[in-house]
Amino acid sequence: MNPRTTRLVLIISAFLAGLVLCFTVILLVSGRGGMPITTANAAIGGSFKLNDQNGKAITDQDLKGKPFLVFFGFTHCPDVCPTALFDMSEVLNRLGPDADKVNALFITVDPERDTPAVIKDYLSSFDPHLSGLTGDPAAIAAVAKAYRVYFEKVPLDQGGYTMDHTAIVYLMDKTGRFVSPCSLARTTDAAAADLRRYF
Ligand SMILES: [Cu+2]
Repeated sequence: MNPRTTRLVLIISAFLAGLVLCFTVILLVSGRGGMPITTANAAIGGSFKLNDQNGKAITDQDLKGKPFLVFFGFTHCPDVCPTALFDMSEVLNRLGPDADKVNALFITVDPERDTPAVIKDYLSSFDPHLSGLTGDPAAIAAVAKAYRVYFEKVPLDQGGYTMDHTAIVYLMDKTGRFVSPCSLARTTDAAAADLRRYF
């Protein structure tokens, strides 16, 4: 290549690189904005009828008017679930009195062992704003499907079983529509501030 061609190639490369950068930024910006609401968001969430840790019936209708965090797991989970519930508790705690303006749900994927009484006992270690929901296996399968949560019973060598499950905390708005996964890897302040935007 002669020097002139080389310079031209460099200029074009720089231009293309700039273009790619621009598009990336645009994608990121629109991805944070309205785009997911119209597409993927509509597919996560839906109606359900379960019981809370006090045996009281709870449906999706009872959640209307407040944004909510929802996490699927099981009380025998060795680490992932306790960590997620601890992080959710931190966020609720950080909201102070405003924690009453949100709902926070733990839905079991192990209804066989997680009765309301078991869940109530388990939740006593976490923020009191957390509700723990269970139901018959069909109702749990239905709500997990609505939230696109995968779960499966895995037998253990020493007997008994554990559960494989999706471990995402979903942020849903006050109409019950999916907003985004709620990253608890951020600071508690950032997660709490994010939640406040949906009061
Ligand atoms: Cu778990």
